[in-house]
Amino acid sequence: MQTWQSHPVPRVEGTPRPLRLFDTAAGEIRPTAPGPTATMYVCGITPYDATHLGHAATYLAFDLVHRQWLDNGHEVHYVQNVTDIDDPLLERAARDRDDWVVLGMRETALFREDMTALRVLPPRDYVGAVESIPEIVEAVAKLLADGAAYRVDDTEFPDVYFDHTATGRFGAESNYDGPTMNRFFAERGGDPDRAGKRHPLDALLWRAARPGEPSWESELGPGRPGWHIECSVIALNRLGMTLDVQGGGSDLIFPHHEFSAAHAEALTRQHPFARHYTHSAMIALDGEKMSKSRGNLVFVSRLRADQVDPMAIRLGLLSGHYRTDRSWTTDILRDAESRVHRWRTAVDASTGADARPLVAALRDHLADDLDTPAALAAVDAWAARTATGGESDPDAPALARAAIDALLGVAL
Ligand code: 5CA
Ligand code: ZN
Repeated sequence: MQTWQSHPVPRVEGTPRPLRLFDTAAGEIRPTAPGPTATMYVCGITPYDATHLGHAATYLAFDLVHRQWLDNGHEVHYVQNVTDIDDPLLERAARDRDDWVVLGMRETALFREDMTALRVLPPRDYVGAVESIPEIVEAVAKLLADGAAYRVDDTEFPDVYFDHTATGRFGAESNYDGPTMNRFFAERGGDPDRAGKRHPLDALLWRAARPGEPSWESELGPGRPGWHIECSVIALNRLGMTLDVQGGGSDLIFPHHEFSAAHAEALTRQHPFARHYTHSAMIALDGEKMSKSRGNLVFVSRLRADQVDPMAIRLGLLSGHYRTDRSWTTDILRDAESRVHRWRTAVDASTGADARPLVAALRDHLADDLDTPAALAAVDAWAARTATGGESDPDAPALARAAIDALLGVAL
């Protein structure tokens, strides 16, 4: 698939700091230690609706990971998928009498525009599930041949499932206990009651064709891919074992990332799939979880249509820590707009307060598990000193502007 437009990232003088990030599997903050090329896979959208602020917050968090690695001199190979075939897309298209392919294309195009406006650096590979079907079929066939997958005993719909005990490591990513796994599996797209499964927790790999549903011919018979195998295969075939970071929202900790890791580990007989499993927290609106059923979604594209400065949206979302569940409010947006204004005034000044300590503080805070509240406070303090007019460093505004751009992704 076509990715979105990139932009140059300024190099910033001084000494970068290696990035430390929270890892869900280890349950603690650990250093990332990429080689010359850092690898990251972040779970992309299911394009049946526009990008809301929750999605945006997730991609902004991983954009900061990308930027800290660039600052440390790494190349970054970033891969993201688009779940362009799945039940929610078909259900929405049916409800709206829309063509599911066109719906997916439309929402993906809008997502690219939103990401470009928010200055999220694009993935090198932006890959759809549909275009990956031949790769997925090959992987499912291998899992079947290896005994890690099986067909349910159903001649009409011979679906293929993954035996979740295949690697002996199931649970290593989420660390959830059995009841928690059962609950999230049922709530988040799993099918514990499907007849013929060996175990309620086994996950779908290949769904045999149903009347009226799109399907693809394959050596597995006509059908379409399950969800978790999509991400395993897209990541593995582009990045190989072992990813530096596997990312997404905290709603993906289980079952999605547990299974994408298990599939990849069963396919390669190596582990772990990722050195860090990193999850961003959920964004709510005025204290209520943003959800379609409550109708309280705030779309990035709606705010853009209302002429809201994308840099204010970006700063508003970064004003909370990425691992803290938090609400979006009009106050957050108003504060972010005023912050953009103060920062812009400071970097437009002819002289300012020495920006080298600010650059060091930004690097320290961001390297510390992306501590954006502290990073933003450091820029606030620098801007306030500069605003007094009593500071005389002629190089400071340009250095601050470059650091805010490169490290926080905010163009002033
Ligand atoms: N296509 C799958 C991943 S393979 C999917 O979850 N799509 S999604 O459109 O539902 O979500 C896209 C990304 O946004 C995922 O990483 C998800 O974890 C994240 N996300 C969804 N809702 C929120 C929210 N309210 N706050 C923060 N992140 C969210
Ligand atoms: Zn995914």
